[in-house]
Amino acid sequence: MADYRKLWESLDMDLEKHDQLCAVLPEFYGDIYLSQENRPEGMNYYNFVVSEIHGFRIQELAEHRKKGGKVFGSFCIYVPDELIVAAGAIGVGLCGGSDFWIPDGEKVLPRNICPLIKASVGAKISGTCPYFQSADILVGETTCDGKKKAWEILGKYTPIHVMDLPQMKRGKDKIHWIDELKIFKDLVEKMTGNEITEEKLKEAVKLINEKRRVLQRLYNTRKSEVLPISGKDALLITQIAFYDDPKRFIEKTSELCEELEDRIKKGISVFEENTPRILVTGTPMAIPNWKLHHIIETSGGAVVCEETCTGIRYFERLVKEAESIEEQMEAIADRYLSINCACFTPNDGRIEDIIRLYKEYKADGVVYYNLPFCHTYAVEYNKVKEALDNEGIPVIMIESDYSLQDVGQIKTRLEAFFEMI
Ligand code: BJ8
Repeated sequence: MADYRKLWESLDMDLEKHDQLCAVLPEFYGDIYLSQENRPEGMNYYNFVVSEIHGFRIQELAEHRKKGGKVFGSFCIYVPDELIVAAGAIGVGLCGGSDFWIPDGEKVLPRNICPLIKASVGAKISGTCPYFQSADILVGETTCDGKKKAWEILGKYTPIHVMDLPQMKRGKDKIHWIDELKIFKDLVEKMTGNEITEEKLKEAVKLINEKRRVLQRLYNTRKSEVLPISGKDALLITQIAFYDDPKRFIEKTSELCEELEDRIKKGISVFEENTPRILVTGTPMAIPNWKLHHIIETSGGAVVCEETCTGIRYFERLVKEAESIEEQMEAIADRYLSINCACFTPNDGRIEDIIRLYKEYKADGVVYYNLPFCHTYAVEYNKVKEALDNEGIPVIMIESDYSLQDVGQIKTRLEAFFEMI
């Protein structure tokens, strides 16, 4: 990796602590990713992105900011990328997926709170994540209680705007959400000094839809009996989609899709025949949280789809392209409100999605992944399980944080589950 110390210094990072973080990632990535056999050639791009995770893209963000551009950091897939892109700004997803940041998070948050929140806050206050340091403003949302209150703490360290996301999907909630989108649009325009015109918004909608389409194309290859890519690799690609340059990401992922489609034609699979196909559903897996996929795929299973925010929920539905700004804003509101997050009540759409995806991806079983202390997803398990039982779909709940202490125990449970299905 090139020498980025000057760049990191300019971002006011804790370099000593950051060195400790950088020291563990290559081996961790090597063990989980590079050890896989028969990986598609196209994965080299994503290997490069990971090897440069705190370098190349950060440099791009710095150059953008040097020219007066702004960077918006977000934590939820309800924050509309279209408005950020239409104003010539860059959006980056910031959720923390590493254990490394938990102790710093626990300095200001209770211990019994979701690890995603602790890691995200810890990443900021420890000054060890250059993405946080590159963001001109963070955009939070009122989803779960933990996140909602964590913004007040993060606000002590950095500017933050909070979007008031409704928790129901009635007509009046949509009106409220459109209003929130307008407030956000005004903020983005004010911060960037760029007006979001009809034309710019249309272009942004097209671009983000194109990014969604390429991810859909990638996931479509996982519906095949011949699995041309591991679940772990697919997860990594989705995680990278949150912060890579959208145009480059589309180009590189399209190239990969061609290779994968060709593999399917030639019958090249990365798994042995009859490997149990698993649909993962539940809480998001922020980079570098690869734990569950790694355990599944080294315990005799193959992950074929993720009904999560680092999976299908991020890209399954497109924004309808519309004419006027008003119509376009409404279409954006509709698309985002169609995401089925457990923070909403009722949330029956998610159950329908899980059953539909189970069939579409020809899955043999469902692994319900829950980060500890995520109450909305944990409570929703009851209804999901009931619906899956009625359909005769096998499901197992795995609750786990980022630490590696419970790996053996999870492995044993999953092996037994795969035997059974
Ligand atoms: S749309 S899932 S990204 S809120 S932080 S809710 S895991 S206790 S992230 Fe989310 Fe948006 Fe919904 Fe998706 Fe639970 Fe943790 Fe809260 Fe979490």
